[in-house]
Amino acid sequence: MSIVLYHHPFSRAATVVWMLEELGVDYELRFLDFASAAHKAPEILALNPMGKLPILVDGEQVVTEVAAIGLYLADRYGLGRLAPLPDDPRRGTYFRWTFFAPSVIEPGAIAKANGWEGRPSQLGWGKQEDVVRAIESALSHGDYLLGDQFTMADVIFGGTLRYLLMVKMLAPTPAIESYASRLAARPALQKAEARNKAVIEERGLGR
Ligand SMILES: N[C@@H](CCC(=O)N[C@@H](CS)C(=O)NCC(=O)O)C(=O)O
Repeated sequence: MSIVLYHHPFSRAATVVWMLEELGVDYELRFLDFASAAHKAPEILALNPMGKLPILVDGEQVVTEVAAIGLYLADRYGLGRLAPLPDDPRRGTYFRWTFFAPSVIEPGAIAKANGWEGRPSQLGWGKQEDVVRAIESALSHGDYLLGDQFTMADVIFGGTLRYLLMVKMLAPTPAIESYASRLAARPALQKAEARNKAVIEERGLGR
C-alpha cells in the first residue's frame, strides 16, 4: 500500500483518516504510542522533526501539517471532486478557509482558553468575536464552504470546528451547529470514526 498514515486516534491524525475515507483510497494506519513517546523516536523525527502527528507518507513523499496533507491528497486523488480544478476561481475560497482554520481559528481558540493576551491588531487571529463572525460568513453560502459542493476545505475547516466544539473551546451558534451536524452525517466521517474507534479498542486507549 503506498499511503501510510502515522496515527494516534486522539490526535489530528483522526481528521486525516476522514480525508482518506472521503477520497476512497487505500491506506495503512501505523499507530504510534504517545505514552511510550514512539512519536519522538529517531526514525519518526527523520520524517517530522517536530515529532508530532499526523505524518502522511505517500510513496517517496512525506507530508505533515493537517491542512497541507488535505490539500495534497485532494489535488492528487480528488482533483475536480474534493478540490476545485486549478483554473476554477473558487480555489480562492477553497484556500481561504483551508488556511483560516490552522492560522486563525485554532490559535485564536487556544489563546482565548489559556488567557494569552496580546494586541488584536498584532495577533493574526485578532479578536474571538471577529473569528466567530468570519466563520459564520464562511458558512452563509450554502451547506458547505463552496456552497453545494463539499470539498477538502470542509474537512480541514470543519474538522477544526468539530474538535473545538468537542473540547468546548468554541461556543456553538445555530449556523456552526447545523454545519457540524451535516458533516457528522457524512458516511466517510462515520467510517473514519469507526476506524479510529477500532484502534482505541484494540490498543486499550482511554481506559
Ligand atoms: N500543526 C500541526 C499540529 C500537530 C500536533 O500538534 N499534533 C499533536 C497531536 S494532535 C501531537 O502530535 N502531539 C504530541 C506531541 O507534541 O508530543 C498539524 O496541523 O498537523
